[in-house]
Amino acid sequence: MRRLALFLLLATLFIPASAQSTTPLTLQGSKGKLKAVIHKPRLASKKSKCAFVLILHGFTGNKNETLLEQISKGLQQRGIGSIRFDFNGHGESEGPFQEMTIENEIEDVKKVLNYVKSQPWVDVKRLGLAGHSQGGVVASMTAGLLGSDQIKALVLLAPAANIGEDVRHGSLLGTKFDINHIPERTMVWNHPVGRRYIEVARDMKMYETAFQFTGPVCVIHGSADNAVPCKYGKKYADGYKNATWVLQKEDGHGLGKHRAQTLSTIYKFFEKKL
Ligand code: FER
Repeated sequence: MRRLALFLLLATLFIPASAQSTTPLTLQGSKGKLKAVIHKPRLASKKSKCAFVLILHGFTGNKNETLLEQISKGLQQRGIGSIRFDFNGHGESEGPFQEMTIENEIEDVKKVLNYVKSQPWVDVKRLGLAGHSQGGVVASMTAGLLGSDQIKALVLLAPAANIGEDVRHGSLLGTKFDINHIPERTMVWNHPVGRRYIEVARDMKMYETAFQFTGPVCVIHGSADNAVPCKYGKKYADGYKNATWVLQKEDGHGLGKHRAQTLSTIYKFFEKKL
């Protein structure tokens, strides 16, 4: 018996831990293939599972932006997995930009989420979403649609809640158009925005959908954000049942000014809530 006990004790000491990894991959999205990078943290054993976060970029953005990479790496060091990916029409993913809408970005997230859930090392009961700007709107609406059974915690970084209002006033980040005669395409930041994008943004029930999510939310916004004034983020924070509002003084849309603090807020939130 003693020998057996000793053997079992030694055996547990030699259970191989599973090393951390950062791996590029291709997934099927709503409009074609999506390019992604998945971050797996070091796990105590081959059978261990970890919390996991989907990280969503903004309008004309991509998965390799410094902020998003930093979030992935910081979470990985803290034992939390993540995936960053290019939305349809963005970065290295397929699909013409002109066909991209907030609706089909939500479909992209659902497809990525299904992939993530199929990974044996991901704890499906501890899934989070983090989105920057338009990615924040997409994250908020996806969390509202899926509910807190499927999404445990949500981080919104400078969420672009002004998109719907801007569009209804015939404006997209400074580009004007006629909302009563929506053009087939409107150039915004040198990108062709399609008619469908504008129709979806005009009609979406953003706050209403978002506020169906009852889990914990952390909203972080810069007070000097020119692309999305911080009052829009505040409105998100005020509308949720369970939100923390973090206003970063003099910070802009990219949240670069107090980056270390912003990152530590995100890590602490997910470590606590996931
Ligand atoms: C707009 C306001 C904000 C808009 C886009 C954004 C396309 C989002 C910016 C971003 O994701 O960084 O009117 O129109």
